[in-house]
Amino acid sequence: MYTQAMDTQGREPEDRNVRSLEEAHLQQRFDATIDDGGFIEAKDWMPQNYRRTLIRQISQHAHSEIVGMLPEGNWISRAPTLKRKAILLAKVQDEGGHGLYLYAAAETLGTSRDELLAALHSGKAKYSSIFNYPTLTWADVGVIGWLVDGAAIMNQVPICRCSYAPYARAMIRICREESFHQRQGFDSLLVMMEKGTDAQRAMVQDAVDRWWWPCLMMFGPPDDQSPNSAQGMRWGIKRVSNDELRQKFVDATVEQAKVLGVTLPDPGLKWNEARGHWDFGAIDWDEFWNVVNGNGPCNRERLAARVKAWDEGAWVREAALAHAAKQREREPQAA
Ligand code: BYC
Repeated sequence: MYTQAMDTQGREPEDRNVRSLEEAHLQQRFDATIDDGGFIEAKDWMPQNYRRTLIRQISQHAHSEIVGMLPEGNWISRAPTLKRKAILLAKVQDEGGHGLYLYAAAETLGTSRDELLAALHSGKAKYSSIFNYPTLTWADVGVIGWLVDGAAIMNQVPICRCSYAPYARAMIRICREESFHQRQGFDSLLVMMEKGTDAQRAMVQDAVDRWWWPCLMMFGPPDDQSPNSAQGMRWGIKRVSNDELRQKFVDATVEQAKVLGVTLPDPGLKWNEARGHWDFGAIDWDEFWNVVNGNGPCNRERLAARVKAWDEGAWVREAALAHAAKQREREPQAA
């Protein structure tokens, strides 16, 4: 499946020695590049586990983008004004574009789009837990922009310096677009909080109450229970740990909540002078794993919607293939 075969089957023992010497040299060069904070390009040699880890993370990220289109897409036809509808349409289209950049970045590692999507459709591949929660009111759309995209940016800005260059490059553009997403969410909520009715303010508070804890879960399990973190950090794939990013998100969001005039639903939120950070209450990790393992409120619905879109797009893929075959047939005549 990968472009750099590692098997030595059928080789003579001397060949294997030469090969392992060569590999040791390549590994040394790879380690030195990583230690210097350098970048690995698609055609550079890389250890198989580095390649596998990147395929796992980038494809999960790509799946999150396209599954992430669903909760908000649900509100395009019910946006309250033409302006909000145009903004939401642009945002949801951006998420589709992010999915495409990321699938393309994963493909540079020697896997195929078909394989990646098959893993999503069979339920084998993970995507972000956050998209398995329902969008019950229009305020949820604003809160997704403010909190979900806010958490996404916090996590994704350090990935712009990821050691795998095609992923890092994709992330630079994605982060620029995500900051517009976060701003539009905050703006939409601010309008409701400042100029809205009591009922609209209550709707915003209710949405914040439902999304706050799932947003804290987006950053992944605590560092001491995160099996992939140590190696991911060593390889420069992850630059900042799950817990550090979660804390940065809490610190930034508490201040923004004050501007909005909403209450974050955590009685444990308290400024800790000694740490210079906000303390926060215990996260329900049972809920997180339940959602990750397929049993959240909307997991089945989300997967069914992706499979339906894939099945209904079969004619587009067939037409594209037929067109490409016709072009190939014409090529010799043109020559
Ligand atoms: N949901 O060892 P860990 C977005 C899994 S935003 C589901 O810490 P790692 C968007 C993890 O995969 C969201 N699964 O893993 C925003 C691992 O399982 P496997 C997408 C999760 O990789 C707005 C296991 O738990 N962002 O796209 O070192 C609108 C142990 O975790 C979650 C990204 O994907 C979760 N929340 O760290 C539209 C950013 N958290 O694979 C779209 C890139 C953990 O070993 N990804 N797991 O079976 C990352 O930065 C890292 O992969 C994570 C996890 C921080 C998410």
